[in-house]
Amino acid sequence: MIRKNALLGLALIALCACSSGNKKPMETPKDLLVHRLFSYAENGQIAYGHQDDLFYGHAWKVTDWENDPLERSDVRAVTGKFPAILGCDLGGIELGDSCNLDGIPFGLMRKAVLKQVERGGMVTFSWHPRNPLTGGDAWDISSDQVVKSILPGGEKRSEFMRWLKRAADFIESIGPDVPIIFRPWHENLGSWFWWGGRLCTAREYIDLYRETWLYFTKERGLTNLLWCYSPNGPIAPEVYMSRYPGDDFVDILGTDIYEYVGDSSVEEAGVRYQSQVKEMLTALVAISYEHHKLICFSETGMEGIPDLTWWTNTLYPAIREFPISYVLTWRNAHDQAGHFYAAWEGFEGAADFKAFSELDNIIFLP
Ligand code: BMA
Repeated sequence: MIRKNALLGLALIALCACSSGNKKPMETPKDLLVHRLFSYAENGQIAYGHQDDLFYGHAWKVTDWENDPLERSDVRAVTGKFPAILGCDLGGIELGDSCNLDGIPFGLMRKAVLKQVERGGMVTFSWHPRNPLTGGDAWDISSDQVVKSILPGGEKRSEFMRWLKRAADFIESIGPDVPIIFRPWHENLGSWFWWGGRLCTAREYIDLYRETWLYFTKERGLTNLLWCYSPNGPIAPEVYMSRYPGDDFVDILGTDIYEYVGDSSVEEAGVRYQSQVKEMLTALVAISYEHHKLICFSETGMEGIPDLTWWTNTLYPAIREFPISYVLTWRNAHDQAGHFYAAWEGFEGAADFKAFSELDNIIFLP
């Protein structure tokens, strides 16, 4: 039932994207990506994505990137297949850094994006920019004036426009034919980033998202971006929508939800996570029906995966009935032994990840 309702809404997206008068217009790279994501949802398939997959993994990283064939991947080492979606983060581009906040050269990022697309895969960009008012990082929440300071009339306005320019320049350098799922200003209903819930008003947040969209789309002509709104979950639907930038500015509705064990047992944490995910995805389906948008599970995972059957017993049962086009798990750090969200070769829970990759409706790259 959930799937059918959502698909009525999604069908409209496909119609909007395909038809204009009697003549069939040329499909843009963005249209093709929308249709691909739509067809996953329609067919009950879910593409799998992994953050930073081609850059490094558990205890390894690409060093000589210009000559590296980019064939290494923790996901591939365990499953034999690359993830369908490569997640990358732009944090650092705003100041013109040569590497992002996790030490990835932007040259490597561009090369990996092109390689991923050449292999038939998809790409998503998040962005953890520094704090433009304090000079701190994305997590610097010492001031609630930051968003205000970069909107028109604010003291950091021109500097922020330079930041947007640098990010747009990088995206432009990848090329107009590469569609990218872009999800700036994510997890905006928690208060851990300077654009978070208690750090700006709803009006300021919406203006920030729209200004970013307007600059990239109208001023820079970056029409290859598919815009994702991805608040942290679980949250009530009305809270989710309280900072929604608007249908004209968003193509895909996402949410970021992680499983935390904390003081509970792994079993209790799994049950809690499943109910949170189901509740949030149920809300997203209802919203997508009303707003005719695709939906995705933009970030998830369980740090260090202490639940050895997490993929098939916890994640999959939580998502399988929902028409999400993709699910992305976070990065496998090369320099922090316990900071990983996908299995790696030698990890004791690897067999379960392989079993997940072999499920009929979970999409990896062949
Ligand atoms: C966080 C952690 C950090 C990382 C950041 C941006 O969730 O993984 O170590 O710097 O994402 O990738």
